[in-house]
Amino acid sequence: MRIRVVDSHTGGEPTRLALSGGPDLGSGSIHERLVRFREQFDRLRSAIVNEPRGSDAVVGALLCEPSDPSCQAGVIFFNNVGYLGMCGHGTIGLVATLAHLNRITPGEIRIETPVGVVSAELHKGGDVTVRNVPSYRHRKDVRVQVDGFGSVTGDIAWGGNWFFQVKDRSPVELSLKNLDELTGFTWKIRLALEREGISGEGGAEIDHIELFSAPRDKRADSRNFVLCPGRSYDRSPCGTGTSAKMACLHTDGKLKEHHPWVQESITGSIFEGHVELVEGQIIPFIRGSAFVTSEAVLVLNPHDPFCWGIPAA
Ligand code: PYC
Repeated sequence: MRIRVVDSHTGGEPTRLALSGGPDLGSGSIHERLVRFREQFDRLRSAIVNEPRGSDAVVGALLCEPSDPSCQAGVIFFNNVGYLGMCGHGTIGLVATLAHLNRITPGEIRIETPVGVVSAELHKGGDVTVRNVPSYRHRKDVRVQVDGFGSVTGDIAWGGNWFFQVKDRSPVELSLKNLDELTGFTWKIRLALEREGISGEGGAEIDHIELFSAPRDKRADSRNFVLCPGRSYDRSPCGTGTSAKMACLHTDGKLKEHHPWVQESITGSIFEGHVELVEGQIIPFIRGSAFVTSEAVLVLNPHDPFCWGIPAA
């Protein structure tokens, strides 16, 4: 099997767009095709993003024909352990890659994702603004008992994925030199949520944990550390996490409609966001940029003992 991919990074976070040679997922909505991907072709997910071809940080994006006639593209995002609902940095990477391939010119495209339609505007200078799915806070000030750290309080919010957004001051400084400690702390929060049966709406697993601190960059309002589902951290400011954060801030009266919110990541990269209210829903907008890093063909040889990737622990 040969899968044509283009790699990019958005604020340091990699996206691997699979353009052709991927699984035949048939027809139906992108959500239905995600279910088929998971049930019948999951080893291809691992082959594309896991070592030895990828790494724990890579987010895969399978380009699909949309089922929604108003959309120009469909996409299924996935990572080292499973599938994402939406992905902000990945959508910026997708759009920058389509521009790199001369498949789109500046302007707006609509993209079908498993959790709804998003749109993205490619600006003339190459920046991309994503209009995300409606975002909201599910529960406020939820307390959880974390091994070795005691009680930790946070909000549970949706921004296209489920987040636990910690409100307490982080016991560990949000610095790249503390990655092991930050990962350890946030992983323990994730385990504590599971142990205490704390979930998103309808029992959904909360698989992203986010810490905040004061920013280092004068342009930013906040700095974050985001633990992704497979224990890697987001090198970008996390589009869906920033969406969830802005929804909480707006609900608390701390972020007005159209007012900018600038989120800095642990690597120092920046997303600019704002929210708009449409029919009573909070719609987040995220602006950032992505750069193509390679064009390649992945070769999957079934005689290779690691053909399907090394599964993340
Ligand atoms: O940008 O939404 C995002 C994202 C989710 C996981 C990694 N990046």
